[in-house]
Amino acid sequence: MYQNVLVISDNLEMARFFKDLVDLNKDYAGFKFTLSISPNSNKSKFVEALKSKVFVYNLRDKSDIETIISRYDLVLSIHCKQLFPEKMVNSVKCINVHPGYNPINRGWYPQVFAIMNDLPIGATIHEIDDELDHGLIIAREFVTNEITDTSLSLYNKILEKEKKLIKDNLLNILNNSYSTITPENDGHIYLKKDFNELCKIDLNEEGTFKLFYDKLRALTHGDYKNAFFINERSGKKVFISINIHEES
Ligand code: 0FX
Repeated sequence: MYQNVLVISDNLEMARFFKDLVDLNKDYAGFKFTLSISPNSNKSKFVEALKSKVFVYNLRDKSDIETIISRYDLVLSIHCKQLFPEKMVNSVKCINVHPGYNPINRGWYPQVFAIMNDLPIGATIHEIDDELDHGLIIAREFVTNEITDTSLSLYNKILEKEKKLIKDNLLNILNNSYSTITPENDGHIYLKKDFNELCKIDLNEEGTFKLFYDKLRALTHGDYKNAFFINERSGKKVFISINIHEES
C-alpha cells in the first residue's frame, strides 16, 4: 500500500479533478496526497484554483529528486511537463496518466498526430520506465476519433477518459493491487518538434483535400495559433484554423 503520494501536474483541469476526487471520497481518507507542479507552471494560479498548498519540484535538480525519493512512496504524473529522471523512476514507484492510447500514441499532443495519421486514440495509465510513455500498462481505453473532430474536441474527450480511468483505477493503484499488461510494440512516438514542423504550412504543397482538411483540424485547438504560412508581401505569419459544423 502506498500512503505518501506525490501528484505532479501542470494541467490545472486535471489537478483540480484529482484534488476533488480524493477530497470528496472517503475511500481515500487513509492516504496523504501532496500536490506539486513544475517550475515553469504558474504557482499562484494553481494555489488559488486548488485552494491548497502546492509544492514546486524541479526534476533537473538533484536535491529535489533526493527529497522526492525520501518523502514519497508513490509519484503520480498527471500531465507533468518534466521528464522523470532514471534515478527517481528506479527508486520510487512512478505512474503516469497519458492523453494517448499506448503504445499507439506516445509522446507530445497525441490527438494532433492521431488526426493527421488516422490513428485510433484514447487514454492510458502506465508505470513509468526510462523511455517516454513506454512502461507497463495499468489501464487504457479508446475514445472515438471522428472525421469531424478538431484537436480540441478530441482532446476534451481524452481528458474525460483520463478522469474515468483515474476514478476506476486509483484505489487499486494506491493499494498496489493492480495488474499490468506489456505494450504490444513500440508504437508511434511524436515530439514537440514534430508538432512545430507540422504547423508550418507550405502553400505549394500538393495533395488531396482530405490531407489538408486533416492537417487543419489537427492544428485547430481553440484560440491557439498553430498552423501558419508566411505572407510573402509582409513577411509576417498568417495563422489559420478551421470551423467544422455537422448538421443536426
Ligand atoms: O498537459 P497537456 O495536455 O499534455 C502535454 C503532452 O501532450 C503530453 O503527452 C504530456 N504527457 C504532458 C505533460 O504535456 O499539454 P498542454 O496543456 O500544454 O496542451 C493541451 C493541448 O493544447 C495540446 O494537446 C494541443 C493544444 N495546444 C497547446 C499549445 C501549448 C496547441 O494546439 N497549441 C499550443 O501551442
